[in-house]
Amino acid sequence: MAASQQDLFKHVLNDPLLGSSIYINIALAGLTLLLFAYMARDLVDPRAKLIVVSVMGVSAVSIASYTGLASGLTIGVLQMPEGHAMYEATTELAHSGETVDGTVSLWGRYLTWAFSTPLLLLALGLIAGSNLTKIFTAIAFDVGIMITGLAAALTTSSYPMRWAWYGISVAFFLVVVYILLFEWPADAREAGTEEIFNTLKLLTVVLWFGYTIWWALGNEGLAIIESVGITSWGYSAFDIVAKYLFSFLVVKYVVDNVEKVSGGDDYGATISGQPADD
Ligand code: RET
Repeated sequence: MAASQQDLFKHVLNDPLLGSSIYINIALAGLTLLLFAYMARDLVDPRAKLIVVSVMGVSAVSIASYTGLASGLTIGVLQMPEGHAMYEATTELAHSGETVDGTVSLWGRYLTWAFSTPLLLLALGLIAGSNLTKIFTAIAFDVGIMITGLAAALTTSSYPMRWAWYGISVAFFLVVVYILLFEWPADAREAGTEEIFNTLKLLTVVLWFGYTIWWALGNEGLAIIESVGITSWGYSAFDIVAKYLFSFLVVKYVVDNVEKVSGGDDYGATISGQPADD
């Protein structure tokens, strides 16, 4: 038997571990969106606002991302190729007790990371005072990480091909890590934002490696962690720190240090906060 979208929706609803990993994040994304709007309510500087809008976008994408998972739209039960630890695995649907062939993939996560993570990098690059070339490079390779990660998750034809996609994704990831560790710190020093930048950089590098390793350990990789609920909770826990805590630190810094992130008159800032008309 194959699992329908309705089955997957009900499966999430009736599996407390898997369900909570999804619903809690929808709530947190909504709450942080409101919190950041409130914290930044008096901001007028356009460049400062761009940084805040950027991280608010992360929470907005997150609501959509987790709603996709909760609705069963962006979940699938995939039959893994021969050689995979989940080859011939079956999944018991939480609501009906029926068994379907394959293991559950929450592939919608990888798809929506292609939209949320560029916004995190945009905020970080702007705080570092970096230039368009480096910000574009980081974002372009970041989108590459997520789309090839999605390909790794969805490839069912061959076990080595899953890891080939994973390898391509990691190669793209190393480009982003290079920019984070060797390009932006110098820019941030020049911009006078190195303290907050270094905190955010550390959070980002450690957690992003965490996602990478978790995929390899989880039910879609080596399946050292076989449970779909625990695999999903791992990503959800990383998300709480990599998105919401990260974004909170960004908004707090921007609100308290507008002068450090302002682009000045050249960027359209005026004393009144209205765009200059000359
Ligand atoms: C995958 C698997 C393939 C190899 C690599 C990965 C890296 C994922 C990362 C995700 C970061 C996500 C964040 C989400 C917040 O919204 C796709 C797991 C390298 C780095 C920060």
